[in-house]
Amino acid sequence: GGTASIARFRGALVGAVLGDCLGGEFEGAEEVPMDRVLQHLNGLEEDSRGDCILQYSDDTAMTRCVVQSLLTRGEFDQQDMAHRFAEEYRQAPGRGYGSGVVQVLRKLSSPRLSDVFQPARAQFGGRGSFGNGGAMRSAPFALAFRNLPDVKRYARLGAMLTHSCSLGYNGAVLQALAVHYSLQGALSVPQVFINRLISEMEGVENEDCARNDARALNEPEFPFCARLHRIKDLMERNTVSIEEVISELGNGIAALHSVPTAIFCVLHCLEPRPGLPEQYGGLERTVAYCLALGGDTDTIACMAGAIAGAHYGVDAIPQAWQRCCEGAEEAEAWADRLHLLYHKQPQEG
Ligand code: F2R
Ligand code: MG
Ligand code: MG
Repeated sequence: GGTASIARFRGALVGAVLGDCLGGEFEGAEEVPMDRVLQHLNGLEEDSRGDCILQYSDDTAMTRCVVQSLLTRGEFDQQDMAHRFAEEYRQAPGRGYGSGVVQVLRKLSSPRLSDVFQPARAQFGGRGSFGNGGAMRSAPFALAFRNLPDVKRYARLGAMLTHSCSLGYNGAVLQALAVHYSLQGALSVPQVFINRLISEMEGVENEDCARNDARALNEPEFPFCARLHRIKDLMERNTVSIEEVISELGNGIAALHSVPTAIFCVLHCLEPRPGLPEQYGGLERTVAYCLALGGDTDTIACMAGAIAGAHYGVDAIPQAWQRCCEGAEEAEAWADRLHLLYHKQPQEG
């Protein structure tokens, strides 16, 4: 479809749900041979007429809260979003949430709480979480807001409801930017795509609090920009092994060790790659590649699925995969409503 078409919106949201559901099988695994990944994915084709259902985890549970809040309120409403996170956790606490964030979610349900950002600020001795829980749910900000300053502002605030460390919320901003540019077709020229992300993140990370957080965690200044430069280096290489991707970019639960990784997976799988089935399209390659990294597979595949889905569109997602994933059908319907909200806004600049 064309720029910001409905197929791209559906692809982004369904791609995110699919990545979460399909990646859940391998979350936390240290080594995942590609054979095992392909066996898992091929099994879906065989089971798709049966009642195979892969359940979604916290990634999708929280993404659904973001979508419902943005659609119901028609704007970013921090109280409403915080309330939805807390209520979702109260009703289904077993979706595999991070061990720290559950304390925030419990505090957010208190009727006495006046500042909804306060529980996140109290995490980890006041340093805040650098986990990828803000980034895993940030795709809807790129689908609800048309203009770049809004995408950045609200992805950041939406993440800060649980993640007050800049290495957490800036990961959410980067993920939302990647979906934003992908929706606009920027992945057709991969160098343009990565350069735009670097140039935006240079502004985003140019803040005293980001410098202080990076220093406290022994990371270089502008940590996300540094990783995006590593992606550029990897893109210039003819061959890159899974081990090199993990050692250069990471596959862990920190936003810094997973958001750039998800972006790399999308870029790397724009072309056919050895070890991946020839009949696979780009979105299938991306999901399979994310799973073969091991580590935080549900979240890396969820984030890469959103970026890739926004590029290829929903028609690139196999029906058999969609049928097996809890919440995929609903995601498509919500994408249509986000598409309307997005196009109601005048384009600035
Ligand atoms: N939690 C998981 N997977 C682990 C086990 C789930 C499994 N299904 C099971 O139940 O056995 N996955 C989900 O969590 C990730 C998102 O986490 P989020 O929302 O960022 O949580 P949290 O608790 O804020 O941070 C995650 C961990 O990172 C470390 N950490 C973060 N900030 C820290 C800091 N400032 N100092 C030290 N450590 C910090 C902690 O270990 C946190 O617990 C996604 O993968 C999602 O799928
Ligand atoms: Mg999860
Ligand atoms: Mg995860």
